[in-house]
Amino acid sequence: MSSIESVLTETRIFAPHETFRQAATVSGLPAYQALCDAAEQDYTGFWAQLAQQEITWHTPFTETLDESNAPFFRWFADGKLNASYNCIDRHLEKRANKIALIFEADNGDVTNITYKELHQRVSRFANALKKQGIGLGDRVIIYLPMSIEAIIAMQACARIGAIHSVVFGGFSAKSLHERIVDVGAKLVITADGGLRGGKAVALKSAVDEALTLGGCEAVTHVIAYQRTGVDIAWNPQRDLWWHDIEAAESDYCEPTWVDAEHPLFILYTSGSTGTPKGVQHSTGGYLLGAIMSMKWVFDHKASDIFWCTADVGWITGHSYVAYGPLALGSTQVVFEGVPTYPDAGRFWQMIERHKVSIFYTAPTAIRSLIKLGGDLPNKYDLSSLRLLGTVGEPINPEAWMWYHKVVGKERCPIADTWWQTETGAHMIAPLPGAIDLKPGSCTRPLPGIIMDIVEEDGTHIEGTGGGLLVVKKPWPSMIRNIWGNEERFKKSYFPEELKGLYLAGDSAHRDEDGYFWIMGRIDDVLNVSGHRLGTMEIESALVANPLVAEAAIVGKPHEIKGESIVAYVVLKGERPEGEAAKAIATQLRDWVGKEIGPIAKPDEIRFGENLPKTRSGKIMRRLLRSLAKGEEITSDISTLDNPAILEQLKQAAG
Ligand code: 6R9
Repeated sequence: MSSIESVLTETRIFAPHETFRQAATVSGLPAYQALCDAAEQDYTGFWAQLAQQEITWHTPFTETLDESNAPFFRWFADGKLNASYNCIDRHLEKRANKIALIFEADNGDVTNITYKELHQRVSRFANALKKQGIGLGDRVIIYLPMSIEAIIAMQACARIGAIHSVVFGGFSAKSLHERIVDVGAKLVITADGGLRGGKAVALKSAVDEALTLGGCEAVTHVIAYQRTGVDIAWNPQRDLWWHDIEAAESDYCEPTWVDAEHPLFILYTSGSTGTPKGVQHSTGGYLLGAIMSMKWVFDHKASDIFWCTADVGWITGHSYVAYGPLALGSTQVVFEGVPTYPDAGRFWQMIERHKVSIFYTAPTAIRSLIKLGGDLPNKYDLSSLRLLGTVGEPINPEAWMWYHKVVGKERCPIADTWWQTETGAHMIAPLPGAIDLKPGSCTRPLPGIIMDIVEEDGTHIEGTGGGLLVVKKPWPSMIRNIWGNEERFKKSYFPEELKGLYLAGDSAHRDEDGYFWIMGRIDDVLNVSGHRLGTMEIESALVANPLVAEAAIVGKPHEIKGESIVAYVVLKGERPEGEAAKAIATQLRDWVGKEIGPIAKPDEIRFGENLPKTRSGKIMRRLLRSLAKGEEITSDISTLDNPAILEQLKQAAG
């Protein structure tokens, strides 16, 4: 294949701030290099030592990595541990009264909970689960709003060796049903309802509906946490109130010691085709990934106030809300609401209020907050911040610069973290006290993570050419299987052509300094007059224009060029129409021509008030591609955050 061309050059570079570098756990480039060298010299020894140091084992492991049944790798397999013990119990001796969770509700009410209280509540709930017949290896669906209870439910499952599968509270009864059936759940934990942006969300009724759809006979009980007090239907044979069953239980539950390879959870991720995949994670390796990335990438210290804004329905809310911060004994903020309620200053107000020092969010949130109030952060005291992070999509360099200047006051490093549900933890991200930053690049792989860029046949690409992003060696927090579907696991992530390399599904290139630049999903690559182009760079060129808030690029079949370029654009101001739209479109085409070159000039520009996004904030280019071609959208769009936008964008085609 011809490799994927990189067309946008970013030359700005930001060294770690001196005060940050001096205090960092990994300080200076040589320290990072030394860790990478150690991993290269003795790969399994490197990970074994960290696993011994960072995890409290009930039974130590003797074998680090078992590759005998590749790609079904096993890490620390004869060791025994408990994830909940590692997240809670081990802090009790020294930090029992430290605040574990600062929960801020949608309406601004705050509830704090210490490690000691968390231990008691997790224990009580775990005992209650046991009483309902839940034990080692049973699957439990968690369908809850962001809450202290969501974290308790996950930790309680981990405590007794039950395997949780969290389903995002915004998903429909149909999506929920699909997951209950696939995972073979025995129990569903939900709430009467949730509150987001001042609006009530129904949850229990979606569970009731899902359970009528058939195939859910294994579900014996539904536990409901009372959040809003709305009237709900009640099935006395099946339904239990959380507060009723918790109240009667003892404050202590002995952790169930499980094998390191015991599945900690299954989390569904919707690929672009087919049914959602149940990504199965281990206990030991997963926990190690969460811990090491908290230390290396977030440079986490005991004094930090950590805030990851992701919902526990996503992998980011697993690794950097439910497990990573607790494993380190952190104090973290947990937020029920949305960034735009009561106004677009909510995040900044909460950072001021809780003195957040590490803040981790998504580029899509950043771009929408720029659109809604680019000056709003200046109204708040953000001096507690020392580190910023992003995840989920490539961050366009101009959005990065805004985050850096307006939120981080040019003082806080930005960790642009590339990883996936399947990788369990960060894979490519700066160690912020060691690595100079370049806006738009996730920089370099973590120590012990061996990444490469290859052709479609797995051949390494020399130099700076773009291609497929792959992982060359198994790593502890990697996906273990797609639940119940080994064939699909092998085909999706270890296709034969790649001869044992892990296929991430993204395209990327590496620059002269060894920095990685994600160019987009492989499925979205365009072929324009024989040039293969990723979506990211043209989008970033558009976002660099002062008028533009967000952009998505897709290809549309073209008789001569193969594909033509269609840009969907959201402006910072009103959506333009008629002549105004034409004038701005011409201006933007010329702009891209100048920023990148004539090859990347969009053939068509369509304006919308927003773009179709998944509930986790990713732009769904697949749907835009169908729209651009004038196709009817027949696929399931129930997981879309804003389905109405499709209609507007369809009309934008004119
Ligand atoms: C953690 C998470 C994974 C996909 C991934 C890539 C995109 C995530 C990114 C990024 C560029 C980053 N992605 N982080 N692209 N820069 N920093 O988001 O997991 O929901 O499974 O999505 O998201 O395309 O392959 P998941």
